[in-house]
Amino acid sequence: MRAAVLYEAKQPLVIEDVDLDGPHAGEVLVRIAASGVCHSDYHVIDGSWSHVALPTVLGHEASGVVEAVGDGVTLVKPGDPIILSFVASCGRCPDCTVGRPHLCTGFRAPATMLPCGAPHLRRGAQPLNHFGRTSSFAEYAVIHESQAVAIRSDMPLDVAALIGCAVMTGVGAVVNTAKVEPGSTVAVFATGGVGLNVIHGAVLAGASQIIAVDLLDNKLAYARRAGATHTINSRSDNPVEAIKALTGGRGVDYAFDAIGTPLVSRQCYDAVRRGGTAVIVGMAPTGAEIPIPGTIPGDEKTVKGSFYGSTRPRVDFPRLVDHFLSGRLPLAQIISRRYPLDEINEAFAALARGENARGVIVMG
Ligand code: CXF
Ligand code: ZN
Repeated sequence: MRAAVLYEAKQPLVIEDVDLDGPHAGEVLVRIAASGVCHSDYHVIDGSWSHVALPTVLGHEASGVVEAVGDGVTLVKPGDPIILSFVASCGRCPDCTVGRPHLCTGFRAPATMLPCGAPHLRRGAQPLNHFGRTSSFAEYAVIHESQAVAIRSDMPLDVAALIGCAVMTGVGAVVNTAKVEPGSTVAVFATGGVGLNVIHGAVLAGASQIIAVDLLDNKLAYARRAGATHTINSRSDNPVEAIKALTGGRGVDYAFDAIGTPLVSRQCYDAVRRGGTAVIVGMAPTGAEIPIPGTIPGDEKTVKGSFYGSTRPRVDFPRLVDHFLSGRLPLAQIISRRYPLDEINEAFAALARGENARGVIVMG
């Protein structure tokens, strides 16, 4: 099958034929329909996530149709449309048991392999790593059964793909992790795919003010379309002062860092009111640290990480699909451009230029 392989950071992806093994017991073979172009893939390409093992097949925000299932698989069957989850969960560890499957600790294999630990992707004799246990910039993927979430057959698969990362991460950070209450004031820093979905989540949660911050005016225009009530260009204005001015000097109840740079994480901390919560959603470069002031006890602020929108995939993915199909989640408008797999390098160049709300690779 054809796949996009990254051999070295800062080099183009190579579209070529690779071998894919499986499905083994407990695994699912999926024909990929669509795969979103996410900043996390780009962080590996540009070298800022230097800890990720190469060579690898990137892509982790995907939808598809089940082609075949391994022994013992009961959750999905051939022909089912699915959204892929980039976390696998064992269903038995303490975290799965208490309802935090996104923090599953039940598998020993590194996250660049399927849980069974055997290499499934190869180019000739060379094993290839699975990014996010998904590797969806390819015609097919083999995933663990827990990563295959069946969805309604009337859901368009290009929009469905986005639920697998940006939508779940952004909406879930608001609704699941922070549990934003109706009437709250919210700020979101960086309005790419995740940030736009923080805005969607804040609208769903009934926030009274949704203040979007970005460096680029085209992204702030996307933010307004997604439901932001105010926008701040942080190239021309100090975002912390501007947020304070918009909230009567107090600061917001919740601020979300959707990019993950230490400076922005700190700005989120400074932008929340005393007793407020800064939620760090974006993932920082390898080795980065976030500076938190020693005044935190007196200000009683909370700094909270949010991974994958604290998702319970089999609960949340179908729920987000329902929200989209009943008009409560305007996801179609965030797909700015569709690309064939052959144009994936152009799709990442557009992401680096900040052009698209979301680009999506659509398989032929
Ligand atoms: C990433 C985290 C690392 C694995 C792939 C997905 N999260 C969001 O983009
Ligand atoms: Zn992603």
